[in-house]
Amino acid sequence: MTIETSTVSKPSRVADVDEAISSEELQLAARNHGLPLEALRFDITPPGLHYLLTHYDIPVVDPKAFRLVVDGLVDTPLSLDIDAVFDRPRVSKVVTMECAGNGRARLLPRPVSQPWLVEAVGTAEWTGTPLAPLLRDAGVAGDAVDVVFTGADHGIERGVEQNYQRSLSVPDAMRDDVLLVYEMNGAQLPPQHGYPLRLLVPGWYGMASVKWLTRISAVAEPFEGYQMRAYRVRQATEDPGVPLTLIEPRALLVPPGFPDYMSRARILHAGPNTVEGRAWSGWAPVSAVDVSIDGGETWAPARLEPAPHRWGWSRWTWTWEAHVGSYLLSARARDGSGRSQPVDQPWNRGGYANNLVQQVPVAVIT
Ligand SMILES: Nc1nc2c(c(=O)[nH]1)N[C@H]1C(S)=C(S)[C@@H](COP(=O)(O)O)O[C@H]1N2
Ligand SMILES: [Mo]
Repeated sequence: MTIETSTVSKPSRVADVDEAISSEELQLAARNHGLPLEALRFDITPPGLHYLLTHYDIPVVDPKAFRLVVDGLVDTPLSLDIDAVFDRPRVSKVVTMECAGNGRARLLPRPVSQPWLVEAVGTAEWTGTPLAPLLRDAGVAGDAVDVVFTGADHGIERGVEQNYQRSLSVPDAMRDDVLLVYEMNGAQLPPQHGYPLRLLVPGWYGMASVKWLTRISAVAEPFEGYQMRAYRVRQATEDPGVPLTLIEPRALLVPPGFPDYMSRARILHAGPNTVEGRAWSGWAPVSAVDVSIDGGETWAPARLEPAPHRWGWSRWTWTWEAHVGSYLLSARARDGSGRSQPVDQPWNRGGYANNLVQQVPVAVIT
């Protein structure tokens, strides 16, 4: 249903070159917080420090009334209460999730939406049950092409009233890694992360991992719901664009030293310092991380620790003999598929998949 009202912002907007962050963007940023970068020190992001992205309102789901419906092109439609989900085989996976819009606010001109800098990432240990056996129990019909996942949350986006919905192709939905999860870091899934049940698609940008999941429907036509059309890399609104899927490689630094309160500029005392951070990629395991202290003029290899889990980030370290002066620190990841991070800014209309290298100004003092 399309609604025409003055409070609805219709086409997505690109900010004027000198336009500051608006109060609407601030309102989104205050709800959808990022990972404080110092929390990159944790292997598993502690509760509350993982980034959050919620398009509409966080719904309150009554666990007693909750049902997960599996329907559409299936032999046996299912309706499971939460205990029936808990009774299924239980698995845990450590997964790094990143929002496809991470890096958006660094684009010039800036696409007006949730204004992420670089911090829309987190790594959790998720527990739940594999999706594929559930789809096999329901018996997905041979002519099904997509599986549509519907969340309980409801809103309106550019005039289109909707529940949050995303699809996967049948082969992607049948991958062993794809889970329905009900625990995060060993505790009940928090309301903001999808209580009582969410989809988890390891390696993919976060938009695929539907929170507050209530319905799984197999369909005969490629699903072209709002969120499937929105999450595409395109230069102009009318371009068909390329759908976002796997996470591009990225390395981030734990900002060294200590911050100035207002500017968050970093101050560091001279001497040997261990610079550390994390790196990840959905396409292939990270194969190398390089570090620069001169804004990307020269690079040195960091020591990359093997990732303890395929879908979780890797830690890297680099020893810096820091002398008094001003520096611009960067880290750049490469993965086994040959993908790396650009040093020049690529642009797209929605501000997606911008994995431009991070730059952290550091003043070294005595
Ligand atoms: N139902 C529902 N699922 C959703 C969203 C949403 O708004 N509603 N946001 C998506 C997006 S864009 C991202 S990046 C991830 C964020 O997951 P998190 O908030 O648990 O970090 O959830 C995805 N799943
Ligand atoms: Mo996202």
